Amino acid sequence: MKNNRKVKVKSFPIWGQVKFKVKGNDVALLAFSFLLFACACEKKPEKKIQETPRVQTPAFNEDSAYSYVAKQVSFGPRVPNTINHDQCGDYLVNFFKSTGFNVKVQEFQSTAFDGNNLRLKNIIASYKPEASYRILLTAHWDTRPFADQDTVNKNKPIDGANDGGSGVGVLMEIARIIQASKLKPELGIDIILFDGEDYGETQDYKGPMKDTYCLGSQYWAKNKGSYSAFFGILLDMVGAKNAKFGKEGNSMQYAPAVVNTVWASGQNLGYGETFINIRTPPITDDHYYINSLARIPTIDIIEFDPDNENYFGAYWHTHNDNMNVIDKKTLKKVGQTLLEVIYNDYKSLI
Ligand code: AHN
Ligand code: ZN
Repeated sequence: MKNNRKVKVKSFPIWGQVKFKVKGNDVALLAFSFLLFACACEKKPEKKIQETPRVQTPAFNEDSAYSYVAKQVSFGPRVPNTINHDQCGDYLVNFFKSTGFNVKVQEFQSTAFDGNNLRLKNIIASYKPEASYRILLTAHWDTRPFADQDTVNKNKPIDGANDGGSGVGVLMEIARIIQASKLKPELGIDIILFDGEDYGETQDYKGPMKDTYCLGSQYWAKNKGSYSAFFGILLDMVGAKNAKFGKEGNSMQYAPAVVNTVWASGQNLGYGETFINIRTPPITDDHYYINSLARIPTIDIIEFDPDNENYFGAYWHTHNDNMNVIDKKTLKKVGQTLLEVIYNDYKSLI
């Protein structure tokens, strides 16, 4: 017992002097087991979630999603500073409250490219607000004040059934399913409906203002506090008949793994003709600001029309963007893919 040592613990007036003996071997063993414990503590949460078995994913109901798109359109164009916009905003807030999500409204004002002062609201609905593993799902709820791509009535607002309405309708249905199904996601989820996305400059604009689209996401990204999420998915024009979604340039630059995972999820569900393996040009949409300002890797699922030189469908920013362009089949493909990512396929991304 040559290596026996006596360790004298500092004496405290109340406890008196405590003496005990520790062998050198014991110290090593103690240190080793502490290290082992520390390592286990550090690694476990990460491994645990990835090793959990696949769970059943609930079915996305396209009839329900379609009715939510129609409901928004029934308010009329949701142009900022109009009564339609106010009323649809209130409806959306109440809808998400009714699903049990925690709802916060971020109100702010922003000057548009045409000098108008816009009263805007980002609507933020959270599932499991206390969870630290979170993802972000977003769309814009405002609609364009003009039909500048049309040949007639260019100064009149559009219905925005697809451009605005479709993404919000899919996210509403996702919230409803999470509440109604007994199958619950592990993740915390934040649904953000951005305002002021589509009040951007027309082609003839010559003024000095930059970044005229996406006013809501720009404001949110600059005022989000300490919020973060593993990744984000933006839905924009996700309801048109025969829509295709390309791997959009900004999404591929900032969040290629998220794009590839979501596209693989869609393709595994049999939607390979919709989620196509083509890299498409970058689009300045809300995800651009979430990536560049908030630094959350975020992708855009946005319709790409290979036959149209302006990237989008022919209805885009025209009066044809009404309920006639909406196809339940497209809503289903996007919604079911999103649910698969939320319930299962997110695991490779966290
Ligand atoms: C621009 O046209 C600059 N960005 C497309 C973003 C958008 C408008 N998405 C829907 N409407
Ligand atoms: Zn638009």
